[in-house]
Amino acid sequence: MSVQAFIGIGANLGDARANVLDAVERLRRQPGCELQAVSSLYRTAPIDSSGDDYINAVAKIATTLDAESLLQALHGIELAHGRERPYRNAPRTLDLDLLLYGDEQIASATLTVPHPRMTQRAFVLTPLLEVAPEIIVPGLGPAAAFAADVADQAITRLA
Ligand code: A4P
Ligand code: MG
Repeated sequence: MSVQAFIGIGANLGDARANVLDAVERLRRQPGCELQAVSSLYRTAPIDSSGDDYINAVAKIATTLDAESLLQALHGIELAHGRERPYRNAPRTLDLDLLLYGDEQIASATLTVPHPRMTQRAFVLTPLLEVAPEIIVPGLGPAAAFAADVADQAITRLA
């Protein structure tokens, strides 16, 4: 039995575009995951963060991994990119967030799903709606209902 999950991808250090594209390739090769769709890449202004603009995207996968194992796999991909965590929301070579895991709501010491800030951020919501316009956020309802709330956040779809 596989579960549909959505991964938020972000980078704003080094060659951010290359880092995001490489993360997609690593997700494609990840055992236990089948990459089903990838959004366009978006250039986005930093929110609650510093440094250069980010490159963001969202991937849709089907996975046989449980949510914790999937998070570990995402951390493995971040580490392969030399991700360091000097402080919260520091600029990063690569950030992979588990946005949605099926219709589950998870609140453990290591994992909060749906990702708590996902509906407040255009850099998540816009690429998510591109690959899954009808998606429901468990506990909150249709993701599309939040689009108007983030309309003032700077985001540009890259060709
Ligand atoms: N964790 C808990 N739930 C999750 C989840 N659903 N997915 C834990 C991933 N991780 C989750 O994350 C810290 C810890 O959160 C992890 O060890 C994991 O156990 P982190 O990736 O080390 O730290 P972070 O990324 O600084 O924190 P967080 O909470 O992911 O930050 P946000 O809220 O995602 O913000 N602006 C633009 N334009 N684009 C961006 O991509 N990203 C951020 C990060 C801020 N501003 C941005 C962007
Ligand atoms: Mg993160």
